Amino acid sequence: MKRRKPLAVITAGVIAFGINLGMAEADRPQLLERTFDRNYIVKYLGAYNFTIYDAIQNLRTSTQRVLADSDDMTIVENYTKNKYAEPNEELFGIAAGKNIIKIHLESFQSFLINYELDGEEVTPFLNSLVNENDSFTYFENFFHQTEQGKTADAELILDNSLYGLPQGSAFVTKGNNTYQSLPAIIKQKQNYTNAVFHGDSKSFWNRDEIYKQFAIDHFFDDTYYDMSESQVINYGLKDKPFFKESIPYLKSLPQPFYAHMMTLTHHHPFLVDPEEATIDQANTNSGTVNRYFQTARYLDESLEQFFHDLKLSGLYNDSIIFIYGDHYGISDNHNRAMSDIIGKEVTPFEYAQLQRVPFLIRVPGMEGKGTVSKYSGQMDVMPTLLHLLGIRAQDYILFGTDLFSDDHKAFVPFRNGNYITPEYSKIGESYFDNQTGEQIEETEDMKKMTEKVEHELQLSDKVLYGDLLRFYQPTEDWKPVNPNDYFYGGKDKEKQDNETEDHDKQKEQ
Ligand code: GP9
Ligand code: MN
Repeated sequence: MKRRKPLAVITAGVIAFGINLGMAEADRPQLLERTFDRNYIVKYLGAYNFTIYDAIQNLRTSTQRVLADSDDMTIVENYTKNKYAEPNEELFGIAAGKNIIKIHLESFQSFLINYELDGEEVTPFLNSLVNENDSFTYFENFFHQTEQGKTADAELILDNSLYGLPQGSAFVTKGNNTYQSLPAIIKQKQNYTNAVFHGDSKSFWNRDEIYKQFAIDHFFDDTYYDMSESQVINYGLKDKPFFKESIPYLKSLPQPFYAHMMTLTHHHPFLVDPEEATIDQANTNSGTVNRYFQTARYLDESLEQFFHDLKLSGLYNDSIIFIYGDHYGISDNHNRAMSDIIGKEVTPFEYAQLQRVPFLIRVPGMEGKGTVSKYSGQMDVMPTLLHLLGIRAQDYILFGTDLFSDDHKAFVPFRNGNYITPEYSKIGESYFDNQTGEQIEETEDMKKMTEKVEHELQLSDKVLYGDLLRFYQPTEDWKPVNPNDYFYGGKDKEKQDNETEDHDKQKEQ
């Protein structure tokens, strides 16, 4: 009896689990195979079973690197080469060897552009770049594609045209992988110097490790800035002093440079000193949403000041300048408040539409195209830049396509398997017409597109889990990045090194 009872309980448990899993699989096929569907796994199987599933997955992914070989790489290579979009001939190489200034707008969503809060523009400067400027091109249907890695995912995507991981942050867990990043390529091909500017401690998101794999030459972290109390809020340095103090460092870089300016003030919980707030808060039931407008205004002002200083420094005219939003700032916990802001209910469909972030680019020698409606995402930035510099993107393993190409692929996968095309959005198991927001029936073409999106996500995961780029030689002259060539010792270390160098020179003399 004693032995039979537990056996019966276990058997009943296994049967119940099997039935549950069978029903879940019927409702959502390949539930367990689609590793990016975490929310659904928890929903159907419960948190406890998810934990077990997750442990097994972790084990599987850590063995993937050991088991991976160059055949896996070939499958990925065939896919990305096939997806490739030929460049627009007129623009190919138009900005070769120009400085690149990349401006990261923290937590900035596109609904802010041209939005008026109580009749007042929130971001007048950015609006002026979008509306009146004849040198910028603005992509109004551009989406972030990040997941839990947030800023780090955006950085990974923009510089590698790979997806972040379904869980956690590749910056942290795949910090020792081999990469063939945009900075590494342009350094080898066109002798760029790569730098990141960010008023936070260098180890956040494991940046001081993974940047070595990306061939970042200089990392201007918080030690390079005046971090006294009045200059700091929330996560780190305020954006205005950040941009101000960055100018001399920017000017000191050997040219051409690729400079990544990472703002920080417009970050949850969106804090600004009262005397620096130049617009009222919104008036919804969410403090987060209300404050969001004040930090957005602060960021906008800091940007205006930076543009002014860039022009004074002489760097403005001859540089590619691009501006992007990294990810949402307002999560779906605030849907009710956001309904007041956008004037309609934030359904799952509307929430997906809110994942637009701005992408603006100014290319010396190229007329701005005004507002462009192409559907696109962060994945597309790297191939676009490569082509502007005259480097063939097809040689590399990139999941995005050139934004200026006539052949640009206009579907935007999100990390959770949802995606948006110019006509419809797939959210969860449902499809919605973009025009009407109404749910629509799945067609054969939609089904194919869903499979394609899932395949693409899985291939990108293969690259990261299998560390597959170690098997890939993009061009004959490509030299794998050696992380030991890079070191970020902070300002004090740099000062010491310079002093020792001076001392050595004096001794020699
Ligand atoms: C931290 C900053 C914020 O350095 O980049 O990261 P996030 O929380 O947005 O991922
Ligand atoms: Mn961020």
